[in-house]
Amino acid sequence: MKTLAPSLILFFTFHMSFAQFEPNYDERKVPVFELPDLLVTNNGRKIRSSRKWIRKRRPELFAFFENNVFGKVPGKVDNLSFKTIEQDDDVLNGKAKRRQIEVTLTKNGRSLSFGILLYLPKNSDKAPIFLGYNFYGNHTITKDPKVIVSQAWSMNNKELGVTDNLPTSLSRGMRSHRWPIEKIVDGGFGLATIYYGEVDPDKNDFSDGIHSLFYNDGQQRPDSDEWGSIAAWAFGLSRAMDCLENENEINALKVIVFGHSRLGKSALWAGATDERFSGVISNDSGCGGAALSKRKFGETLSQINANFPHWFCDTFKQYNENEEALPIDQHQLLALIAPRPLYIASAVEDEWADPKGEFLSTFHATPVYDLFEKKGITSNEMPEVNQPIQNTLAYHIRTGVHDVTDFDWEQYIKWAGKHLK
Ligand code: GTR
Repeated sequence: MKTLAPSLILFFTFHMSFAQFEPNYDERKVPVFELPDLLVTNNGRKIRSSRKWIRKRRPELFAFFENNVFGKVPGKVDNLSFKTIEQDDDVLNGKAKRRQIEVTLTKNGRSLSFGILLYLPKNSDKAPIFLGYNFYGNHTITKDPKVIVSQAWSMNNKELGVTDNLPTSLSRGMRSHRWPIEKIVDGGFGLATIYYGEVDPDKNDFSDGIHSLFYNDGQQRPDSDEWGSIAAWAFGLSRAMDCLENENEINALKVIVFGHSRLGKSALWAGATDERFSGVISNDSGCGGAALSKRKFGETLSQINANFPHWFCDTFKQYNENEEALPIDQHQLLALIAPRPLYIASAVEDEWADPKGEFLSTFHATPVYDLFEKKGITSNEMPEVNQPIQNTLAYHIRTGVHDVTDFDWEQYIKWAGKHLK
């Protein structure tokens, strides 16, 4: 008997899950669930001190996220080098300096480079900075004609003029509304950004990007508990941090990692895996980011794993349509960042990302911040729209859609000024 080719089966499962899925946006239909306890160890011990959290509970939770959600990084790079390829000490009407640095990673004789675009306030010797990926290339965050256009694979986007999966100068400055560089510099911060596609192209193909440097002979994709793309992007942020630590114009003790949406998921995992990040901002990160998976509101695990099979490790897929079986939830990811400042933000019209689920996981991460005597979110009632709570653990929900706005940045700058400067 003839059987269906595996690719055909995959095709059907993929498209059927699309056809049948109707996201739940009704609070009354959120299932009743029990949130996994942050402060009870796998063998039932109650955690009462920050010391026990660090020694016992944090490693358990960390291991779960590493082996069953994002996937682990199979080793270290053999070599890392940094080269400033362009600089100008007089940009943004004399307020700032610009640097473009190329970071090159080498492993097993193979190498990969990515570019960091850096703006630094001129009136500071060692500036604290925000570090975050952009979606379509460094040149999209500003009209500045000196910013180098990446050669790496890109998602197509008609609006930005990207049609051949290649970044184009047509999109110069087209995402500048998400990156108010002048506001950031005026606030006393620098900004470092990287095109995420240079670290790992955002497609379900493991033959390229950072993963491919780490393969053993004949290997074609990571093992089932090894890194998906989110972990790869987080790893890239850490290599950027290696570079920033080497820059004497930056205060490397004050680097806040920032990300929107899928890149917000990456920023959270970068904050959890690398304690050199002194603060973390997740903007509208949603499912697999700040939102609680067990609420199944908006995007669910089966949806995210069907639409983006490369983001998480394969072992995570066992929880598709099976959130009940998950022994963790995303509040525990947030808690891995404690006691460092952490800001979770949502938008009213971004229901796909489950704003309430993002809020609740921030609220439920609070007990770990309490252990460190850092202030978290003390009420389980969501704050009013556009009324941020800015403690060490911070949260806001603003009006509008899935995006990064001036309002968001104004809050981040204010909060970072208070908790990091
Ligand atoms: C969506 C995805 C979300 C979010 C978003 C983005 O399509 O379902 O999880 O990551 O993309 O990154 O813009």
